[in-house]
Amino acid sequence: MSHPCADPPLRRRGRGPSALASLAALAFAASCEGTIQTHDGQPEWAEQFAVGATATSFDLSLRPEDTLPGPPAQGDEVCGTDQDEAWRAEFADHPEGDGLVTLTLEYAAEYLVRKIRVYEGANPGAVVQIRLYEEGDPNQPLIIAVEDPTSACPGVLEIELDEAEQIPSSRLAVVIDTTVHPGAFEEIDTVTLWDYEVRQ
Ligand SMILES: [Ca+2]
Repeated sequence: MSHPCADPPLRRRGRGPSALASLAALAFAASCEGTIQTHDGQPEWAEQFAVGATATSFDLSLRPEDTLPGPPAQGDEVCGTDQDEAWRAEFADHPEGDGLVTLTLEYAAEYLVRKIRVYEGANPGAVVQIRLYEEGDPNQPLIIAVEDPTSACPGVLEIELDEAEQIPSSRLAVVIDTTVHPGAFEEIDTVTLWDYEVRQ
């Protein structure tokens, strides 16, 4: 009889498409918790794409729920201010709230979030804060201040969380400062969560 943890990988705290599948996944994860897949001694990473998104401001022809979820766009075409793949605010420099705009992204599975990647399109370097929401505590997010040095277009901002910041989450918010590039649109392609892949 094979060991129950020798089967294909299961992401920790993943939610199945049904309540029954979810219960089975949780039971399986509990039985094998902490068995991290490795490759040459290094943990295997899992990157999770968003399944839903909202924003406090957005280009009305480029709605956040259409542009932010899913995998990042590939190639040089994501760099530019006239692309359909990326979010941008309604105004190049948001006239209210000191120019700050908040994007909220939802994910299907709860990860112990170890890294966050913000894929930035045109005019990168505008991320100033991440708010990470823990399941069952929607009103008191973990707030992470960000200094965004991204300058390449397109660019990727990778935020590695300290161990104390690594909380189980399936929802986060990204605060964008639209005044970083006066007169130009700061664009975000997508935001992804990273955890270690866990073998069941
Ligand atoms: Ca701007």
